[in-house]
Amino acid sequence: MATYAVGDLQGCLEPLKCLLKQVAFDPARDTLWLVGDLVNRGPQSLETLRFLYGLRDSLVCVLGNHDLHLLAAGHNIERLKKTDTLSEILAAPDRAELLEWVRQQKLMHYDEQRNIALVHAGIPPQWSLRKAMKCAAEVEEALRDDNRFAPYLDGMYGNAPLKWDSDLKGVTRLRVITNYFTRMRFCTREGKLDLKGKEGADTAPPGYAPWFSYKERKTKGVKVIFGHWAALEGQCNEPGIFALDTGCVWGGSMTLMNVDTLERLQCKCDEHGHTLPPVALSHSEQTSASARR
Ligand SMILES: [Mn+2]
Repeated sequence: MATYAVGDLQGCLEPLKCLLKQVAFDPARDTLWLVGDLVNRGPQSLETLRFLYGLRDSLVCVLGNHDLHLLAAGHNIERLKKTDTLSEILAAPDRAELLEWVRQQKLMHYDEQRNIALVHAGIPPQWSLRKAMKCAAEVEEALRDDNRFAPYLDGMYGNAPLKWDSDLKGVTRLRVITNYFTRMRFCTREGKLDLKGKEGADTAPPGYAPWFSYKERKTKGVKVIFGHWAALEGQCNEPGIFALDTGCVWGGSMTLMNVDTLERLQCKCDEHGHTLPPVALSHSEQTSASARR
């Protein structure tokens, strides 16, 4: 009856299988939480999606920017970019079933018993838990609504407006919500986004900081598991905030964390794309790694 969370997969299926094998993951008993960015950039997007679809009754999944991009490309709303590795999904005979499953996933999951939220990028500092859940639900409803689905995907691209305002309406409103949950790294105390910076936590432009670092953050008492930010290397130095993207697709590792014991395991690919034996991170290694940052 264990619950695990895993960082961004981005089509890296072998390291995921390696981690699940290491913890003897049993879909009949155990649950796997996914921080999103299931596909794209990596070598096996289609196989990864099929594997997850097979496990779907044992998963809790939130959507990342790459997953939303897949939905937009799959519905001919956005063209694939040169660096995208999604065409095998779009050409697959089971694409409709797979895309429909992706479409049903959430932007935010909140486990009340554990008081843990699961999101792809983060929760902006000015939002309470209640506000964040309400905003996530607005996008989730649009995604599931046959009439609003395409206009939402068409309107979700873009950086503006950079800051939430409760008077925002329509797809503009949904775009800001989507950018917070799936693209945010740095923002101001008031939640104005910087959507350019991708490097480490100490590289914020003046006036900006990592979303999780603000003392006044309104979800301070809630634990948050997130991905999206490979440059953090799985460390964020903030109690109760768990960064799980360790950049597997960029030559780093994939990280799996037991949600209750907080123990972490990492699996890495060698230069031939073969998985190397998994490594357990002790608490002291995690502490020293965070102290170095
Ligand atoms: Mn991402």
